Amino acid sequence: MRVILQPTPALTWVAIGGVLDLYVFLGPDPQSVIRQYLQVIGYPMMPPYWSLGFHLCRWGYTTTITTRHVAQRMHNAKFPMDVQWNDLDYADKRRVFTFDPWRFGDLPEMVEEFHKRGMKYILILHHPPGTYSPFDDGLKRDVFIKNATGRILIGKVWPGPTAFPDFTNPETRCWWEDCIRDFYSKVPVDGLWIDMNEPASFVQGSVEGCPDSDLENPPYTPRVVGGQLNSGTICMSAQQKLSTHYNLHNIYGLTEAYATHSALMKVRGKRPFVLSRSSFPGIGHFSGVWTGDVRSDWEQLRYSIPAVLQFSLFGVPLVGADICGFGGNTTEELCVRWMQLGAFYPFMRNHNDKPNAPQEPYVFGQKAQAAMRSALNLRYSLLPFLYTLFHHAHTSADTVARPLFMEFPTDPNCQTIDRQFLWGSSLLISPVLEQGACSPVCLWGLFHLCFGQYLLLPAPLDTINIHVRDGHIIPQQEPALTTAASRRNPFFLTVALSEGGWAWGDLFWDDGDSLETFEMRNYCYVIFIAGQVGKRRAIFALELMRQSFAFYCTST
Ligand code: MIG
Repeated sequence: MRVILQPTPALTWVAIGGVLDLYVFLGPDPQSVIRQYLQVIGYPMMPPYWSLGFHLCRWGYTTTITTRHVAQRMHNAKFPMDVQWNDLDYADKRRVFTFDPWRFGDLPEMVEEFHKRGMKYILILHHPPGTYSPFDDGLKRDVFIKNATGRILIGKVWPGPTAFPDFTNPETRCWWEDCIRDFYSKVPVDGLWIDMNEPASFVQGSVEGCPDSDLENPPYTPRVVGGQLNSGTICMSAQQKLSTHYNLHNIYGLTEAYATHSALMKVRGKRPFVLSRSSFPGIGHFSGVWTGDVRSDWEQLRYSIPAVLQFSLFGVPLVGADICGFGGNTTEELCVRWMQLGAFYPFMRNHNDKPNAPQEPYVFGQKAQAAMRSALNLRYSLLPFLYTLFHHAHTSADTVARPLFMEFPTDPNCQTIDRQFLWGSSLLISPVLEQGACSPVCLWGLFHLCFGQYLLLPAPLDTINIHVRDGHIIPQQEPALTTAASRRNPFFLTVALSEGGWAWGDLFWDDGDSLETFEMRNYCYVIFIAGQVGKRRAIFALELMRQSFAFYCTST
């Protein structure tokens, strides 16, 4: 569709046709609009605790030796990191659910080694090509999208000629689950990354083109890449179980995320982690999303903030951009600033395209490394707080990364701020988004704080400015090199008293990985209150656990 902004002010929506469901959410405030919206599309899933740690990926870790080496160098340089990833390098002839016998022959052993060290492992899935067992099985079970004449539609993706699973067909979801179960029995992955699921194809429509019909060329087509609805994807007249692809195109990624989430849940029996490129309202119930192939430049660093905040509003709190940029070579300064901002993306992954200069934290100079390490340690120390925010997103449709206008809807100064954002209602993040903001001649970064107040604060290369809102308590934990280790470290609280001398905060805590801990009451919820009692300053902790509660009081 095309959306036109008019000066009146008014919006004009022009759609190609198809299925339209219109809802109007009355709010009245932004937070209520989001709550009402998520009541329709579904609340976000609760992510596993480890998935809030640091993820490292690139296209071009071409062997298990390289992949192991990357994780080892991160460890040696003492960078906190939870998850090592592989892009399509691992697959045999780029075929999904296989691994290359030469370059990745000992992939199962590598994953076991990561697990022994408290780390996790994720790899990418694309679409299956012809003649190998997942395809042949899929053929028998009739799981692929057909063209207008009822034959299997063949497009072109990484392995060459490729078929597209029709995830609107229940049998396809069973087949997908079987493929995942079988692969998992060899390679015990902790999560799955689903890509090219717009669905993307390198040929227009199919290898045989598309029939000439109204579905391919409706009376109105908005300005789309390639000029036609079927450019870079499959034919609109293609047939899926539920309807024509014309009606289902925009939810392809959503249906794949749902199938992948359910399969992981059944196969692993733990909280699923899925990361999807394509998205649609409701996907946050099943999956996280990354913002696609961003370039390594300052403009894309800056625009990643509104991108992340938008997904918060769409009910996808687990979101982030490729840190240090995916396309093109990064620079040291850009990468440091991006790691600092990325430490406050709800989903934190550094990911790089194949031809580019490396951008793992350990490739940079000592000063840059120190800055990245401290950003990572800061994030890891804040994970109990971040996790608690995800709990509120999961149970009350709150936002995690939050635009200022949501927290202060009546402050006109906040309405346009998209260079800063909040975590929940109490942590303000003010990253440096411009080159040179830390050069020796100019030691000042530019920030504006809300409430009409503007301040200049120093932001040398090792600094990202974070403010705790008064009246709030942030639960933290000593950082470590993995969340498996940091979860065993002591907790501490950062308390910012209000003018009246009070503060409050909370903590949601469970084993971090089991299904439905909230729903089954397998968790602990603590409320902290700090204040003046008589002449004493004290912090109270009220713990609610399995329907009972305990009460603690500590003098400060
Ligand atoms: O055509 O799997 O956005 O993150 O590294 C590129 C290779 C296919 C696109 C994804 C990117 C990924 C890449 N994929």
